[in-house]
Amino acid sequence: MVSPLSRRRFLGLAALNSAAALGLTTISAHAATSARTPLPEFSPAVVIGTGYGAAVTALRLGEAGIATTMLEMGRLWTDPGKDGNVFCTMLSPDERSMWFKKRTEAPLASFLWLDLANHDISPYAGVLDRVHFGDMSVYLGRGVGGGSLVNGAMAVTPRRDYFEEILPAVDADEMYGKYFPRANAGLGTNHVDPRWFETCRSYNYARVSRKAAAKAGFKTTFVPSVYDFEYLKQEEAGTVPRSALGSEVIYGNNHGKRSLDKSYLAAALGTGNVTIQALREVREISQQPDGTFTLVVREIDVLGNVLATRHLSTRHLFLGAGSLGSTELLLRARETGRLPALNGEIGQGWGTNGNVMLGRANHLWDTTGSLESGMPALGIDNWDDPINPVFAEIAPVPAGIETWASLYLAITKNPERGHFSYDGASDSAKLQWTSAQGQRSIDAAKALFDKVNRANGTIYRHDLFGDTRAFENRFTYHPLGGLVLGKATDLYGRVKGYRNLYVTDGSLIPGSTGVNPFVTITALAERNVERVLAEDIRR
Ligand code: FAE
Repeated sequence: MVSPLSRRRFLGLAALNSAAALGLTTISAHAATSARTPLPEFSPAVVIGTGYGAAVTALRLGEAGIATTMLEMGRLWTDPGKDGNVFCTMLSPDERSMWFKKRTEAPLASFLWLDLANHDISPYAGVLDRVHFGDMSVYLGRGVGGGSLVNGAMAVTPRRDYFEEILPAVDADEMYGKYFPRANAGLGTNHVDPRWFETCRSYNYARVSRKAAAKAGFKTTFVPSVYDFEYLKQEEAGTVPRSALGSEVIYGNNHGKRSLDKSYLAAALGTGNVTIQALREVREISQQPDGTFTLVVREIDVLGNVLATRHLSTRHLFLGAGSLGSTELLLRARETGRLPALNGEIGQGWGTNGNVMLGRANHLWDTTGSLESGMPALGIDNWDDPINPVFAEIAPVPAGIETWASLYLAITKNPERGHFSYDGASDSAKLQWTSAQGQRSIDAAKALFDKVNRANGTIYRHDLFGDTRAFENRFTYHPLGGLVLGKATDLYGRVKGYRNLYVTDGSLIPGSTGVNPFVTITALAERNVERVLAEDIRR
């Protein structure tokens, strides 16, 4: 028997595909009449963004029969470009790669100090953004599906003891008994076949790193994923088009990945109650005397032209625009006096999840091979270290050639937090974070990898980050916080100072999860929306 969720997902996928075929920016299970359906003047519920928190919220609202509009500033990523692919590859990026940039800004800035990864592109509503703030820049996904379009698909449930440490007021029994399993089921998390892993070519790079870690006494652990490992097997066997094995990751995957448009968002559309409006950026939020919220929404095209500015009102407003997006919207609303009752916690408690990237030079005889899966499947787990806890994902260098490099994205426990301030001149939120605040993360990663190098007689790579530094912590993939649960909001994401205003994304998490964060964001959103539906909406 087909489950209601599978049926909904099927209906939603059909809606997404026909919207793509017709070039629509309004996607719903109902037949569309024109390419750009105007925004309604009122929608009972509005969700800003289409990332993890937003997608969960829209699905559960739609299931409860509530007409919901999702507003997403990026485009829909389901229609193929001239080359027949939806996304471009990392090796030959084009305009689809980045959000209104003239040149790509890849995390590995150089190889042998040469800028080989980056290319000039024309400004376009591409899928990956890198937002710069002084000493820190933040990578983000832009488009229907948010970060799920560009991320490495690692679906990791945090350690329970650390979850209890970061969010002590959240009932961990409930999270681990109900909401983490629900999130993993909704996301389609799967596990690599350990026997295949040991013999395949595409994870030789991970086995080489595991051997080096083991020599230094460190243990590794498999990392679950929302990339379909069965598809990956077929890629290696040469029976399907390559995606993870075709140097596709940060600019999107043409195959294999269960991004949100294939899971939660498809199911949300399939309820028949959810409409996604793409290329719509929310600029302002204000409240009317009757308690409804009015949004100022900018409609753009893929070249960034502003086509219209419209108003949309709603009774229940959910912010799922991500740590940067949601925080900026509320900070702007408070500082411009539109939502003056917002408290002083707006913009506080932001962290990088302790991200540090680094490379080690492998011995000439320790080759990884030229075929590296873009989707990591193994991590070095040294979180039990009392002084320098580190969870280091073994990352690929999907360059298509032997690089003699082992790459890692280390997640460290860094207690430093940044905050956002509102800059009136640019009408935007500016992150206050200094490079000194990132030093703790470098120290922790160095403590671990110095031991790995010592045990193996290897050294760090100094040619990967545009200069000679071995550790790169001037960017993060994991922005967290800004609207922290229990501080800017109550314990279920209800914004303090306003009824019917909610936060549902990574900005709720106080700067750190100890592992890759999207499963935590998804599970927390599942928990919060269940409570909000029961107490605030279905009353
Ligand atoms: P997010 O997914 O960022 O979605 C926010 C959405 O809101 C975006 O689509 C924005 O375009 C949209 N938006 C923002 N402002 C507005 C506005 N004003 N109006 C309308 N729309 C707006 O939010 N995490 C993992 O757990 N595992 C991984 O393997 C992993 N790898 C990563 C690799 C890369 C390259 C990157 C960039 C991130 C990675 N992450 C990974 C992080 C993960 O994708 C991120 O934590 C989540 O996507 C955050 O989810 P949110 O729901 O907070």
